[in-house]
Amino acid sequence: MKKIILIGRSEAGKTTLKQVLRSETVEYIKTQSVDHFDVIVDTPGEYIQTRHLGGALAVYSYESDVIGLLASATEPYSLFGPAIAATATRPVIGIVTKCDEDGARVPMVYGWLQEAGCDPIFTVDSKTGTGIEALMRFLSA
Ligand SMILES: Nc1nc2c(ncn2[C@@H]2O[C@H](COP(=O)(O)OP(=O)(O)OP(=O)(O)O)[C@@H](O)[C@H]2O)c(=O)[nH]1
Ligand SMILES: [Mg+2]
Repeated sequence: MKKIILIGRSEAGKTTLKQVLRSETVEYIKTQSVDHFDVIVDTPGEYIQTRHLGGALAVYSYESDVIGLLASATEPYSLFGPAIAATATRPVIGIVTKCDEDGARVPMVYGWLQEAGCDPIFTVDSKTGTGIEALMRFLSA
């Protein structure tokens, strides 16, 4: 399996996605630190939301095969600037989470990740299981 680092704001659904990808019990656990030895590197949302912690994400991403930028379909605005993927030294994929939630605005959030330069982009919902298999296939290939 490709080693992936999950980056996105707090509540984007990084930890839940990690639990689903591993067929673990889904339960809310606030991420407090980065376990970079794991094949799925879950990061606290505060790292991308706080300017002086952002550099740590760059360092951890060097240890991963793929960078996953997550944005939930219910987020009010994007944290990822246009073409931000071009600054990475790894392939950058996008993951739209919570796609089946009430009020989800999937095309808009998908567009944000496209603008950021993510390719490919997966649309998933960890609660209903939508799109999980396609993401799993990509990571296993
Ligand atoms: N409907 C729906 N809810 C989700 C989904 N993913 C996560 N959630 C819910 O969103 C909340 C936050 O999920 P987390 O996975 O803890 O979010 P996180 O990105 O790890 O947050 P931090 O650890 O704070 O960075 C939880 O209540 C989850 O149950 C999803 O795909 N669909
Ligand atoms: Mg978390």
